Formats: sequence, structure tokens, C-alpha cells
Amino acid sequence: PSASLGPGAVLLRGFATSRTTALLAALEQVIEQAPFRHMLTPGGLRMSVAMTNCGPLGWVSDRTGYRYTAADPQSALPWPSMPDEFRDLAQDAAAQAGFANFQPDACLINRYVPGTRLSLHQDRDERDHDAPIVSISLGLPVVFLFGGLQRADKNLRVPLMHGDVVVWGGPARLRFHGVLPLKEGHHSLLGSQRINLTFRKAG
Ligand code: MD3
Ligand code: FE
Repeated sequence: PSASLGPGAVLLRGFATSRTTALLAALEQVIEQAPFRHMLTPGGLRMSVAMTNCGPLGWVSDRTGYRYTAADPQSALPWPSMPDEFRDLAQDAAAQAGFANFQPDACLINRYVPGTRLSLHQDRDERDHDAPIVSISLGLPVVFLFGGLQRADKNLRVPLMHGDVVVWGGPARLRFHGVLPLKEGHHSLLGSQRINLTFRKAG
């Protein structure tokens, strides 16, 4: 089942569910090499979301700003390679949403525990705004806020659950978005957390 969240945004409910086991095994491999960490905002605040990356490029934030890097600043090693199971799923979802030949070069992995939130923002650090972003939700459900092109625009509240995949492209690409604080809960496979994977063409 797929639903539109407005022009350019396609919600594929449960699209990743049947692939959960393979995704979680691949995720273990990635975080062994590049553990989750809390990055600093340019203003010096510790982000409430814990992050890591895989693929040729990874998104990082520190006092000097936001950017994509080829190496993990914590280890100075390249980011772990993007598991085939990750890339295949992102490409399949993009194709389903009408974006053929999506070639992501970056996968940002966000981890939420109860209380973690992501304040309203735009994703503007990628060079290619024509490529979509594909996001995969795993674990506890969350309320996603989907705004407009201006910060003050009214927000849509969309529950995102385990296995849901959303493809954000075209006119949706620069809409403001965020995540409400994660509520306490228990997921049978992930326990008390939510993991979100976002795939991008960053370079
Ligand atoms: C809509 N992550 O990593 S995924 C992010 O749940 C981010 O971790 C959220 O926002 C999370 O930047 C939301 C859904 C998402 C991702 C990128 C978008 C929605 C988007 C880019 C443009 C519009
Ligand atoms: Fe974002």
C-alpha cells in the first residue's frame, strides 16, 4: 500500500518489513566499525539523536558546521561500505515511487531512544536536489512532522512505524520536517529504540 503525503512524497507502508532480519544483521556490521555517537551542532549543543553513516559519504556536524565526509572523523577511516541489503531496498523503494536509477552515495543512520527528538529543519547539504531521499523506519513508532517550504508553514503529523519507507523527491525535497520526542515503548526486535536510515545522493 502506498500513500501520498503531497507532491513528491510517497509513503510505502511496511515496504521494509519482510527484509527486517537482513537489515538488522547488516546494521550490526556497520555500527561495529562506526559506532553511534552524538554530534555537536555548530552552536556547540549535543544532538539528541545518535548518528553514524555508511557508504562513500557520511553526514557530520561539529562546531565548524554540517558537511559530508569520506572518512569517519572519530576513527579517520572511511565510513563502512553500504551493505547490499541497504542499497537494494533504497533502490527498490525509489523505483516504486517513480525514481528509476537512484544511486545513493550516503546512508545516514539515526538512533532515537525515548525522549529523543529532531527539531524542524531542511535537508540542504546535498549537492543534487533532483535526487530523492529514501528513509526507512525500524523499531518504535514516532510522529513525523512534515511542514512546508517555510519554517512557519503548518505541519502535517504522520505516524511512522516499523518497516515504513518514505521517498521524498521533487517538490517535497526541501520541505521542513522533524520528529516529535520518541515515546517509551518496547519493540520485539529493536527493544526501546527507533532506527532511521536515510539514503541520499550527497556528492
Ligand atoms: C522530508 N531524519 O536525517 S526521516 C534526517 O526520522 C531526518 O530520522 C528523520 O530528517 C528521522 O535529515 C526523518 C524522513 C525524511 C528525511 C529527509 C527528508 C523526510 C524528509 C528530506 C526532505 C523532506
Ligand atoms: Fe532531515
